[in-house]
Amino acid sequence: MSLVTPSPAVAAALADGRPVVALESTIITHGMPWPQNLEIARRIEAVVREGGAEPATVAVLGGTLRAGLEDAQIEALAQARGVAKLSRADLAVCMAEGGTGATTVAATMIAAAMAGIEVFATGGIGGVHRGAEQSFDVSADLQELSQTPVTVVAAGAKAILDLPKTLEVLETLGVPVIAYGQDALPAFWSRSAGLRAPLRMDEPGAIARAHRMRRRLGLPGGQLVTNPIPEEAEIPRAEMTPVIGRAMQDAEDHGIHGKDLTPYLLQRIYELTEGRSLDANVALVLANAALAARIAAEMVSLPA
Ligand code: PSU
Ligand code: MN
Repeated sequence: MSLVTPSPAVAAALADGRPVVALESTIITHGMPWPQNLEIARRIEAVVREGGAEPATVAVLGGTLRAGLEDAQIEALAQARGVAKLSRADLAVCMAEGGTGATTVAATMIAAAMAGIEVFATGGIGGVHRGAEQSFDVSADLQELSQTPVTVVAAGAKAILDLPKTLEVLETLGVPVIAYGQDALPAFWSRSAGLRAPLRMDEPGAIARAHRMRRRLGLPGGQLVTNPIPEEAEIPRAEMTPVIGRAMQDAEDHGIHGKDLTPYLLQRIYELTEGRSLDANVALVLANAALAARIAAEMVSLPA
């Protein structure tokens, strides 16, 4: 028996060969504040449905790894405090203990691949943190992209990370980093990181074909598709730079590190921008959900 339990709607979509888009839950529990997180989680699902795909939000609830949550389950997660943040390292322990936890990009990819879901939308992925040469803080998301066959649509990596180092590690790991519709690597709140993306693709169908070609070649791992934030929602890089600097200093002063660091920085940046960072985050994640639905639709129209 499969260890990932699809919701009835997700199971039906998979059985019919209809498009499905996986969604993570750490963005709900650790990435955005209550009560906006609940409203946004619902809007992301709605955008996936409008794109003709079935949303499959992934989480561990009472020891069961689920792909596709009922609205009440999403609401409970969004309100809960102290929910575990599960990456590859934590998933089995949480399930074996009958625990509840939100899945990061890495853990969501694992669940998606097990369920037969090839496309996943999120906001930003984890990466190489600034100062990683001292702290060794490199997100497990990068390694996961190199071994689990899921195409992840994100708005790039946040400028809280070291973007050049993140690109270097992805290259070493053999992960295709594709900018959608432009040459520059997007940088989450901003459309450009000031770096050229290694690859550029302009058509969802081409992205789907590349995903399947990788599989046919017997190469493990997925693809990272970086989708620039919609222009009207962009926060210029120059505006974010001092905010990020301040948030990172605060993290250091408070001795925040390890898996607590990313959630801390997101919350601090939200406070320092008086909510503007969240508005941008919402706009980009909805755009990513829409693009992922298009890629998923192309994927299911390809020969198996
Ligand atoms: N980046 C964001 N928002 C998020 C995250 C990253 O812009 O919510 C979450 C994702 O779940 C990602 C995780 O997988 O943080 C990475 O955490 P870490 O850096 O501890 O690997
Ligand atoms: Mn980390």
